[in-house]
Amino acid sequence: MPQPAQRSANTKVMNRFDLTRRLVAKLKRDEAVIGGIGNTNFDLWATGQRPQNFYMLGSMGLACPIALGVALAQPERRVIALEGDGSLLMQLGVLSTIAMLRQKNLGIVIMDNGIYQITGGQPTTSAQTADFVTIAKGSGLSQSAWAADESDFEQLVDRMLASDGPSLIAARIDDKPAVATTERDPVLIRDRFMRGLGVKK
Ligand SMILES: Cc1ncc(C[n+]2csc(CCOP(=O)(O)OP(=O)(O)O)c2C)c(N)n1
Repeated sequence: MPQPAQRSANTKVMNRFDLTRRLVAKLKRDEAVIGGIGNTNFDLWATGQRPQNFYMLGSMGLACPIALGVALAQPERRVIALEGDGSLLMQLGVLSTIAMLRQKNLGIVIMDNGIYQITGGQPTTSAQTADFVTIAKGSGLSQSAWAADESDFEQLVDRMLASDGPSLIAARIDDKPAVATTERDPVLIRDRFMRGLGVKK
């Protein structure tokens, strides 16, 4: 029988929209936030649209790689990737790439509900065996931590925004659906983001 992941011992099950709202409330300037496929994207949208938010559609697993690209292109800008557990599990190699590059301006937030929620709630391995903080640390991301509860999450976000990264926060979340859905117009989303980053007039 697989053993439950270590992290389940002391971490509270929180809510994605609530945590996203707490994170967005802490953004001070022009930080870019990249929402992952589906729910991380939808709840980011629901917290209030910003031109520096990228509401990615369809590209499962690519929130962190896209965030890395933005962070490399604009090293003065702080960039945060919001990603789901199933998506990160598909693209684990990106963690060691980010660690190897020592990407100072990049932070990652993993919303771990232990399921592929948007496609019907099939279990992911993080429900049983995979521990994202252990995986991240093993990939070289030493500044990685589980958020024990909401106030711990806020402190970890403060640290992510104030100090050099790369860093990773993992949060256990419930299976509540996202509170809104993104408009599905990729050209509009891309153009608005490019303007938000100052690379398109
Ligand atoms: C390459 C690829 N495989 C499968 C899908 C279908 N798909 C879209 S979202 C999703 C689940 C995402 O799970 P997770 O990242 O854990 O987010 P959650 O839905 O739990 O919020 C799947 C399987 C896809 N879009 N692309």
